[in-house]
Amino acid sequence: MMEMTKKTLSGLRYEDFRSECEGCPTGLYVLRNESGMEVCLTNLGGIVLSVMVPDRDGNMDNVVLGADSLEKAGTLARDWYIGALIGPVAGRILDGKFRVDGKDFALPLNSVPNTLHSGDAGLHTVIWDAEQTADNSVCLRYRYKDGEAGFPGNMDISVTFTVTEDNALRIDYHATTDSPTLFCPTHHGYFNLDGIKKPMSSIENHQIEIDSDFYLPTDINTNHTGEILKVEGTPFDFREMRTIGERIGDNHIQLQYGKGYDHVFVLRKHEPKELTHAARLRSRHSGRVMDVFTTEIGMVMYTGNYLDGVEGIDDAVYTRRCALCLETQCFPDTPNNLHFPSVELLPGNEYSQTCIYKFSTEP
Ligand code: G6D
Repeated sequence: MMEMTKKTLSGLRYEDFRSECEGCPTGLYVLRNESGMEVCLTNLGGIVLSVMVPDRDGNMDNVVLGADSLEKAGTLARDWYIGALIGPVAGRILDGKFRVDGKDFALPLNSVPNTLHSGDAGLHTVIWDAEQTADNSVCLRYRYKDGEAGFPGNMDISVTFTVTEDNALRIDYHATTDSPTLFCPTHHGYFNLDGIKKPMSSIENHQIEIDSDFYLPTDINTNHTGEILKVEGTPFDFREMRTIGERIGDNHIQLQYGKGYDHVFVLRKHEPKELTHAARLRSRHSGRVMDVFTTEIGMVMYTGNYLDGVEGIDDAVYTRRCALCLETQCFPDTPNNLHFPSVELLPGNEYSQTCIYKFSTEP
């Protein structure tokens, strides 16, 4: 069958992603392993469009909010960061201002009074050079020119997506710079282990365990206060498996500020950059389980509190809390919280992060 009309397991068509933006070609990249897991992504924004994994009965469903055309993928990434790579700096930067190497910078405020996810020229909007190196792996590369997104330094960035034989989506980030800058990327996938279909189930029925004893509270603008608080005795205590909806409506100021969970959890590490288990998410309905591992110190759990019924794929409508993000990253807004681990990237150093989303099932 000609590639033009061939569809992926998730129902996507190559021609719906083949285009050219500002002289840069775009396309659809399909990663598979021997047991049938399939991940589709486009080099626009590094957007993951679908992740097909089995439920307890072997039924394959897509478990991430995605898009079935380049235009829709771009719109959903611009408005909701759905499936996209985020950077150079994930999260909010207070007033968009930061200092690096003794110089002051001010980014456009795309989420007043802050800059969110590096603003409108962030990694979620760029066309990456893509090289599919194997049936199960693609490497995306991008060179940020000095000042292109308001950050200093010519940054060479690579992100490799790999589908492993043990049914995991592995993401490896690397970056270097020719002058001091900031770098703190993440992947902004929205997961629902019951599948993306009409009608969407709520992730409030999912259960999660997070390997964290502390979280980072915010103010009313979801700016970080700089505090590092214990989860013990709060609705943020997921040291044991808990249902997400059990306490999401509690009268807790942080849940009010975030309109649900939209917070960074501090992950347990014996040493920096140690690859450790961060969370286990599961649906008792589908029997799907997703374990998250990362070398990073932080993980945002965002329960899709702002989704407002945007049209998705397969007739699904992306409503509030129909999916959740588990964004592994550095601490946010570190230039304005100097006691947080720095996200400065200096010439001669290399940033690296490994993040693994491993899928399995249980009876
Ligand atoms: C909200 O605060 C959240 C962010 O964490 C999220 O990335 C965005 O919605 C989509 O601004």
